Amino acid sequence: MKNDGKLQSINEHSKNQQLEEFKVDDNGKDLTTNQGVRVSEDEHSLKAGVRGPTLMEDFHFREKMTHFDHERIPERIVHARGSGAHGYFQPYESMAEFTKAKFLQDPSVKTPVLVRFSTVAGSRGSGDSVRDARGFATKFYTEEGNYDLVGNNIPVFFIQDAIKFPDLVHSFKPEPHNEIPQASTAHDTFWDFVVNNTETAHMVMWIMSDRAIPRSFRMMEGFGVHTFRFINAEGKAHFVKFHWKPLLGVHSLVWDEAQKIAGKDPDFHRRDLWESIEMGDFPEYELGVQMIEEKDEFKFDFDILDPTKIWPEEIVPVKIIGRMTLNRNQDNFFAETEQVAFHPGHVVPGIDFTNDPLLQGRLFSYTDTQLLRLGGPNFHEIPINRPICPFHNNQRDGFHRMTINRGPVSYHKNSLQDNFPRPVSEADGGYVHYQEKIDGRKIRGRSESFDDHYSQAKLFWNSMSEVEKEHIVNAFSFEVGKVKHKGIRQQVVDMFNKVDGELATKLAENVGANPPENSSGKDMNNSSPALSQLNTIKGAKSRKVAILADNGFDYQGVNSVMETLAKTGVHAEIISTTPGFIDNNNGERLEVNHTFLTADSVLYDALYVAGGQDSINKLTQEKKVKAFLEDAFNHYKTIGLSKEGEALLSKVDPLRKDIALQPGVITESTLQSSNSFNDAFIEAISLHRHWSREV
Ligand code: HDE
Repeated sequence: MKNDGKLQSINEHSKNQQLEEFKVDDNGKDLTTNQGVRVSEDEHSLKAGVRGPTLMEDFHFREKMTHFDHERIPERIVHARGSGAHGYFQPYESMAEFTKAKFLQDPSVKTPVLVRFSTVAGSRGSGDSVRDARGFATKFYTEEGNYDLVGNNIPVFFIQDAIKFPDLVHSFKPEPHNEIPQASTAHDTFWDFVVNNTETAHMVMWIMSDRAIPRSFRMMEGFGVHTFRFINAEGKAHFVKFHWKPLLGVHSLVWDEAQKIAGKDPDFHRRDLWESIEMGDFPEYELGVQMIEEKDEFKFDFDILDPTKIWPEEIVPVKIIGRMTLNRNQDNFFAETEQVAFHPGHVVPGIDFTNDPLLQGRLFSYTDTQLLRLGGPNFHEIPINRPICPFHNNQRDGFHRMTINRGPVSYHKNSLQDNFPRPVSEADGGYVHYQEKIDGRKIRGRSESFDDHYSQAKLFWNSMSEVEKEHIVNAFSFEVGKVKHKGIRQQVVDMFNKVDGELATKLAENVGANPPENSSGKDMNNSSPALSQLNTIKGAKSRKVAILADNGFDYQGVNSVMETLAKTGVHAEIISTTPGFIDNNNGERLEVNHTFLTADSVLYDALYVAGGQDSINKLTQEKKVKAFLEDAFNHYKTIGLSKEGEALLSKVDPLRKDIALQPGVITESTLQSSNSFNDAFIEAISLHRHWSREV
């Protein structure tokens, strides 16, 4: 796509069309060197005699090996493990009253986007299901230039000032003497940092909650975290916070499941994202904004510029303004997901910054990191990073420059080129910074209004259901239990006693620390219901069900369950003892998707045990069936059982007689009300998990 200086009309496909120019299909093509010379042989290096030394003049060998030796680029210092997808964003209504950003004006315009989801702590090859915040970075290719919303799935951050970021990251990364542990904060240095930097309290509560072990990228919220500014055409500003709300609701794994998945399928989230898009189950999120007028800046009992604070939705409502749909997988992981360069400083007219000291530091860090990671200042020319609108300036040269700028002029101002490329007035779309009045002394310091580290940590705790609280206690106990230094364990107990006495007492008991003498937790009862995931249940669509069946299965029963699942958009896979097909006794058959060797309960949202006595007899002899049922039960998943299938329940726990009566265990014999089995099964799946089994 040539940049001829004219604005092109943007649509959903614009970025794709631009990328098309760079795509290469090698299928059916001759093998050549990078210089285009056709290669006659690619199996043997050039030697002096078949048993002799390899010759330097083998240019094909040297080029091939050199390129291979240089295939890797430095991984991101944080957020190294990521998964990307393309899509588009469409506003529901014009936001002209608040911002002049063009991509938020016209509901008929679809702006192309690329989203990269990530974990934070682990290396590029680490597992997906670890306990961690998730990055949620969106690049909008707008007609006014690229806008990057580089957010996380947690609305607050650990620290208040960017200068502490290297310390924070050093503390949660593997410890430097032995590079252990990978992708985990369950170690001494992280908790040492926490107790010595108590501004972390609120974020740590989120990290210990189920938010840090999402079921899927498709079931996570996203947050811009910082306070930004919207500016409208009249120059009026509003403080704004950005939210992504997943249409599938917010759902998580349970910790035991997350740990097992890290071994069974380390690509769990990446695969889920990829496969959902391939199957047409496009991940969708609504964009929401919270806005505060400039005049109300000091109206709240927290500082609205403090990135360790939320604006509770019940106080500042989230206005839903548009929808993002991710509908296309990348063609090449490296070219797109690895080379994409996000930067919170990539803004368009109508969106501006605030003095949040964390945001201010990020505005420096992102370009700086790309210079090293992507090898120089021309990373904006890499296809995935190019804006789809024209870009012209007097910047020249540098490593990997691809543009061939013509003419002698590369400076401003000039007469030789009539001052082109020329700055553009605000009225014609030129970016003008918001003229915030600043009056202060140079000082290394922090506003006292950032000093309250515990109120919102307590608000978060108060807003959790009993089950969510239980999970937080367990997560703390696991993480702090792994800390070797007893003094730090005690400090954690003492610090979180300032959040909640019950939490601290249970933690002390679980990690062998002294319980707090009296609770110094904030005496606050207020809560924010929007913070509990249990309030976001949205239906069964796109969940995965494992159907356990074998030869002699009840075809009619399975077929009817599968039809109901398909109608609701739930995916089913047949798991059996041998690959190929399973038959009933009337010549009807179904293809087996996995055997018990390659499938595992933790990779599914629910189970169904097919009927047919022969099938059940075979399943009874398969060792892994017990593990399948046990895990599904212990992870609070829906288990549907045909009449004959009920016999397998005794495998879950032979000592427990009431399993068939437990919530989420759906059998013909225990069906309540007039619900059909299939309806009850779907309804149970839509609840995600049956937590009351835990209580
Ligand atoms: Fe980042 N962060 N960050 N961060 N961040 C990076 O940039 C940094 C912060 C976030 O998918 C790096 O290109 C500083 C908050 C995401 O490519 C680096 C500070 C939030 C991604 C960097 C923060 C984020 C990054 C590493 C404290 C949520 C992945 C590689 C002031 C709002 C983007 C890179 C992708 C990546 C710096 C804090 C989100 C080093 C200095 C808060 C989603 O530049």
